[in-house]
This record gives sequence, C-alpha cells and structure tokens, in this order.
Amino acid sequence: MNSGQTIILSGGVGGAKLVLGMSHVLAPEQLTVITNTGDDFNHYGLRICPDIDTALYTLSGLSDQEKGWGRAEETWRFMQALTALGGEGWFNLGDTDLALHLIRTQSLAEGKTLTEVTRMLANTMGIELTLLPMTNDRVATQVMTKSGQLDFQHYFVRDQCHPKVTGFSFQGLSEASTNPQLICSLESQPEAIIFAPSNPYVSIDPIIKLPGLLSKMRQSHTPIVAVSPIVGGAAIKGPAAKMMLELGLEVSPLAVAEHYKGVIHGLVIDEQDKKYASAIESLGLAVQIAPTIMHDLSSRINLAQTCLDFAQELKGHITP
Ligand code: FO1
Repeated sequence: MNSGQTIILSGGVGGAKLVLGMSHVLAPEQLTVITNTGDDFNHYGLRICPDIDTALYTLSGLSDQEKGWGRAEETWRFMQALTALGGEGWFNLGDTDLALHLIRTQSLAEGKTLTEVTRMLANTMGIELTLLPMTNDRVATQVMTKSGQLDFQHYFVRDQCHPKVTGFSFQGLSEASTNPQLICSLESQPEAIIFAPSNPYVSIDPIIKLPGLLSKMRQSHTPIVAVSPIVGGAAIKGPAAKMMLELGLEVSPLAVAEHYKGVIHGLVIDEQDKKYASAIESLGLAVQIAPTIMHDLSSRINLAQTCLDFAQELKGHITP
C-alpha cells in the first residue's frame, strides 16, 4: 500500500512553477517538495537560501512574477542605503525580503534546523504542504570555470553567468545527510518522484548526489519522472543551455535524458522536441510528449497532472 505521497525535487524559478502546479492538483498531505540548498550562501551575516525562498514566495503567492525570485511590490531602500555606505550591491536584498533572511538567520543561530525554520516560515505563509531543504547540512555548489572556481551566487548573480563553465562541485556534499523526512517519505512507498524542469547540473544534481539518496529512490520502486528543462534547443530560464554548450553537450532533451540515465524512468519532453523521442527511448527511458512551457497557472497545473499520469502509467513497468 503506498502512501499516496508525491515527492518533487526542485530548484530555481522554473522548478517552483511546476511545484505551484502540483500544489493545485494534490492535497497538501500528498505533496512533499524537496528544494536544492546548493545555492545557499552567507551574505552580510545573513544565511540566504534562494531556492527555498523562491518556493516559499511562489507557493504563498508573494513572489515577484516578473523576476521569479524575491517578493512582489518590493522596495529597495535598504540596498540604496547599503551601497551609499559603500556596501556591495551585486546581490539585491529587498526591504520585505530582508525580514525573512533576518528571521531565518536568527532562528538558525538559536539552533533550529533549516527544516524547522522552513516549516515555521511556511506556516506563517499559509503553506500546508511539506517543504523540505534537501539536507540540514551546509552544501555549497561551486562552478568550475576557465578562469577558476566560483561560488554559485558569484557565478550566477555577480558575474551574470558569463564565465565559461567546465564543471561543478558540491562542497560538503559527501558529509551531508539527506533530510531524514525525505528518507522517511521514500520508505513509505511514495506514488511518484518528479524532477521539476530545473537546471540538472546545479539544481537537481546537488539533491540526487546526496550520499545514499539515489539508491533509496531506486529501492522504493517508485516511478521517477523528470521534465526536460530544455525545450526547442534552449532553456526556458537560466543558464542550463549555455552550460550544456560549454560542456560540449547537445542542447536537447536527449542530452538531459543521458544525464539522468540510470536515475529516472521517464522523461517529459515538449511537443517541439518530439523528434528526440525514439533516441531517448533507445536509452531505455519512457517518453511523454506534452506542452512543457508553463506560461500561466493552468499550464503549470496541466504539466503537473501530465507528470502524475505518466508516473502512474510507469508504475507497472518498474523493474525492482
Ligand atoms: N538573482 C539575481 O539574478 N539577482 C539578484 O540580485 C538576486 C537576489 C536574490 C535575493 C534573494 C533570493 O532568494 C534570490 C535572489 N536571486 C537573485 C535569485 C538567486 O540568485 C537564485 O539562486 C536563483 O533563483 C537561481 O536559483
């Protein structure tokens, strides 16, 4: 008897869109969202957890729809004062966003885990579903570039993804423990595991490379379905396509399938990319062709439903 739980792994803005769609399809007790924490960093003494915050703001309806991160109707007087005092202005902390960072930093300093702090923040925002950081330990994504190693936010925000990437590493990952609540969900026969259309290298990999997690996922005999973040030779948002080019990969859902081979059972690709379907199937993966560009709430909901139906179909074909 399975728990009826769906687990979705997510990072960044694209992932949060599918998470929102899922939250409209499933009841809160049926949905567990696992967020990447490799983007997290310390800035002016604050612990910044961007992918958790993008999920919190998106699920609570507070997020800035145009940027995808931070809060809507934000003001920036703190940043104006900070830079006027000679502070660094490359990472924008909005006045209302700042409150969340202060509360999280204070709560962590008092000894709360990142999971406890996230639950507390989710509760204040009326979010009932289970939102978990992938781990309570510190993991920091490092971007290897031709001009040296960069902390993730330096690469992504300060340097605007300009440096050419040669690879990635995840500081602290080999010592990190997977969030115990995720292990618990995996052991109670979940219905489906979904990889949101997030960046495979810097949003999904930090999660699935947590020690022991992949084997736990495979042992659960749960269908694992990913949504390709690459559509029509481009990424919907963010540097995934540029990274693939710099890594010498074809910017296609086939390259995404190859990246996830041995991990996932099925890949959802956009109708624009149906020519890749047979090549992906020859990797031993099932393919679901569907609209994957989420331009409004109904497309987010439809894609979420597509993923759940696809996972249901695959249930019978999961070889232990
Ligand atoms: N992304 C930017 O491109 N510029 C910023 O100034 C910026 C500030 C920021 C503040 C809080 C936060 O939660 C996210 C923020 N992001 C910003 C997004 C952040 O870089 C994330 O890592 C991305 O969402 C990718 O995951």
